[in-house]
Amino acid sequence: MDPDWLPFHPNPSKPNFMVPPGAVDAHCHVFGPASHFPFSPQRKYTPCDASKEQLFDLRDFLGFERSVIVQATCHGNNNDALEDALLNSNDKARGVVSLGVNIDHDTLRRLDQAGVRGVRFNFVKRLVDNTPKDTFKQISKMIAEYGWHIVVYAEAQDLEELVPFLKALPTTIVFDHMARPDVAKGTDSKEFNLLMKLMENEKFWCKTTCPERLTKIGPEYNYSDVLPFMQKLVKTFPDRVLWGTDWPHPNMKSHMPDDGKLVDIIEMFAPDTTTQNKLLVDNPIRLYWSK
Ligand code: 0GY
Repeated sequence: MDPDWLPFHPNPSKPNFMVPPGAVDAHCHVFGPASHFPFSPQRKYTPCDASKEQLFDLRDFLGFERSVIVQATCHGNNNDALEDALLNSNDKARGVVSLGVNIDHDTLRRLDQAGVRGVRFNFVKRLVDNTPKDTFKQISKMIAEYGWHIVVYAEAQDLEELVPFLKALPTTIVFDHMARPDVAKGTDSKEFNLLMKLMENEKFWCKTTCPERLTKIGPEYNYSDVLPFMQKLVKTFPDRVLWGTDWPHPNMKSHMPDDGKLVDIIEMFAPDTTTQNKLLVDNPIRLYWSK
């Protein structure tokens, strides 16, 4: 692994907040193990191994029933580790893959059978080389036939340029990590207002995830500088928000979060049980387990 790589928390605390029965961790990853599933030669980072068994153990420990595993960029467009995790999940995991221009329907059918329900389009420049929009458009047409959706990972400052492209895509679109707002600018910033405006269109969903990634003040104050962003989205669009751990927390440099503490934060931005049920159960089940 990279010399400055921070491995996931070895001993997370048991959350005080009990998630509702049927709760879904809707954003997490598996890495390798590299001996079975080598990382991509084009990868931008080399992580520690983070296996499906470790992910499923954490899921159980935190009180979740199901997981949505998102293809990590260190595996490029080779989704074998993800597919293996889905096939060994006892129907308790769904997947979001990365695909290249050469994708074919035999592979899509197989991935669909394994539990894949979405494809990730990544625009974060430190993580991936540029993919032409025409390639994404072509992939989006193909995956639409399976009722899949598109997960978009982009940073707030790049959102405006992407809007016409995103609006023209044929499926539901889910933003990773609230499209990474600069939290120092506050919830009234131009960029966050743009996300809020987009979310008025029912085609768009959003993951209220990664306070540990977005915070400027760190974990000591329960990531209180990020909570207003999560609160605003969950309150305004309770039927189209998702939550996930982001385990094993790729590329964290400032600190490694305690996953139990991340779960405890849910109550701070989604204080009532109706909203908690939507965020953790109804919404992810609708998006990932409805067929
Ligand atoms: C995340 C965030 C990151 C990395 C990846 O696929 C990835 O490599 O998603 C990041 O570095 O911001 O979603 O886990």
